[in-house]
This record gives sequence, C-alpha cells and structure tokens, in this order.
Amino acid sequence: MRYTTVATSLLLAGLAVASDEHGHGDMAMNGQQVMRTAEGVGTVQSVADDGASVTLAHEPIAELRWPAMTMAIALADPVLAGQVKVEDRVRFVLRQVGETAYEIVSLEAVD
Ligand SMILES: [Cu+2]
Repeated sequence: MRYTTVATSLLLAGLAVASDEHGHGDMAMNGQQVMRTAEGVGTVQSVADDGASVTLAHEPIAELRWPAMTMAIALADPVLAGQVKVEDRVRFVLRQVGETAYEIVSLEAVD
C-alpha cells in the first residue's frame, strides 16, 4: 500500500515535468513564445505620463479567470495611451507576455 502511494507520487511528478518541457518545446519550435490573448472591457482610472501603462477598473475576464478589479496594465505601445482618457469606457485586448504578466495590444474607447 505504502509502496503504491510512493510510486503514484513519482508518476505524477514525472507527468508534471513532462508537460512543462512540452511547453518550452513549443516555444523553441515557433521561435517565439506561444502568446495567449484575451479581450476585456473596463473604465480608465488613470493613464501613466510616459504611456507605459493604464490603470483600468475592468470587468471579469472569464478566459483568464480574472474577477473584476482595478489594476495597472502595461501597454505594448505607448501610442495606445493617447487613444483614451480618464473615465473612458474601453475595450482592450491583452497578450500574455510571461507566466502571470500581460500587456495591452489593442485599446479603444467604446460608447
Ligand atoms: Cu485585473
């Protein structure tokens, strides 16, 4: 019984390592990271002076399992900052750029 438990743990550990390596393999083959994108809507709370980020009060984003929250999000291009102003309701597209990091690649005010 005890032996079986140990063997199962080793098997699960092996699977975790295998799937991790698979993810890195994808990156190497494509020559770039596999990017996940997701769309959201929210209201602009502030825009960084240098155009590097915007702070949004965004609605839940089901694809990422994000609840509604207010957060600063990096902008892929500072030009995006010029397209919106505080209190604008916006639609945006996020691109994953790291394990838990996202940046906005598209940002536009909506009615
Ligand atoms: Cu958030």
